[in-house]
Amino acid sequence: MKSLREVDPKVYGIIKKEEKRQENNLELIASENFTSSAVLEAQGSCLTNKYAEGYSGRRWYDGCEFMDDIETLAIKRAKKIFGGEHVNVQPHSGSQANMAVYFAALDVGDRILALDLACGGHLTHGHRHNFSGRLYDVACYGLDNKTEMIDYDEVLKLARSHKPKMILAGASAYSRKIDFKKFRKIADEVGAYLFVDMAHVAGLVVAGLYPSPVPYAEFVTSTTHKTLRGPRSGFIICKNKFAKRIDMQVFPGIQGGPLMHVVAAKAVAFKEACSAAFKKYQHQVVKNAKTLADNLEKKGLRIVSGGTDTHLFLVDLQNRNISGADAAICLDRADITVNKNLIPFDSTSATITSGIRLGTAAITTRGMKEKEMEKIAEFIDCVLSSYGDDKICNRIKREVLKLTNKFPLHNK
Ligand code: DSN
Repeated sequence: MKSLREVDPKVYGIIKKEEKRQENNLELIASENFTSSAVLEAQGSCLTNKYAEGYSGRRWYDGCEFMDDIETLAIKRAKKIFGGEHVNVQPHSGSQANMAVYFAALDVGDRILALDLACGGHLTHGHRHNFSGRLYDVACYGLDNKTEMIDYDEVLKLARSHKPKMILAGASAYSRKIDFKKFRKIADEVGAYLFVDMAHVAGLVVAGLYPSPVPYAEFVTSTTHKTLRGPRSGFIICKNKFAKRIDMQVFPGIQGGPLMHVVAAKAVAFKEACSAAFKKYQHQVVKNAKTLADNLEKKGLRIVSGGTDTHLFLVDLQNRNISGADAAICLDRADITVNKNLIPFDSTSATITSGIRLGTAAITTRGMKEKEMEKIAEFIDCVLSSYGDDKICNRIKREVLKLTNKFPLHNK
């Protein structure tokens, strides 16, 4: 068989460039990580050739005996690490997992109550341009303006007045622990379903560093590629009484044939997540996030909510007179990759923003620890304080390269 390089040198060349970018840059985007070679191998396997619409033992096409094996294994492993009564591992992404939950539990026009995107929520939790905001009547809760944390009394008040059919918990840019037990109580009081999207924190949940939503929510969804460090994909955990509805919504409701090579890669990631090394890694991720946040604070940068309990946090740049968009661009020039992010009560737009979001899952996979976090805080502070100074930016870029060279990325 001919190699990719021989068949398509253009695509090969682009992939190689991206490989080098990942190798040389400091990856601080909170939703990204580096999978193991085993996950990549499963994802690049011949399983991509097979159609397997349906579920184990109930497929539309023949020749699915090994697809049944792989899907059953993935489900068994997901249940082992997260618990839960029923698991569907077919969603291609977090967005599709969320869509399946909405379709299984709600009718078009039903009301949901979710964290405002501007306060750290997610696009699929009711943004007006997303299917969730277009199909459902969305009410939002925000954050307390002093603590910048969820105010559960306020959520209860809003739940009582809006009477949603579903309450959503989970976020894309919220650095604090969420009290799922309290959310359950609120949902029970108003007779709503509780749906938790744990995409960002799934790896921390496995390690026992973040409360598990599984005992409390009717529906839990997650992606598999953030702290969980698997392939880019999603899955759903639900109570048994919703199993049939969830499965029907994933297939044939939303998707056709599952991506069985990705299901296999999810199975591998779930196995890796069972190891002691994975737990140790998650502990280091959280330690690194705290250390990075503390060191940036020492440099005079304000950390939203005063810190973090997780792998991520937001930096408020208002006292530096630089927008999140400009900060992300100048950091990228120094090979430090972050994303601009709205901070709570931001007065700018989502394309400008007053903050950046930083996460430590990817750099911790490379083996970086507290000492490196101190250095990275220095790099960030230096680039932000000398905004527009190419000389300093290039110096930091060289420093970044020295650091990333010390922690090679061999797809561990
Ligand atoms: N885009 C992801 C994130 O950055 O949080 C969520 O889908």
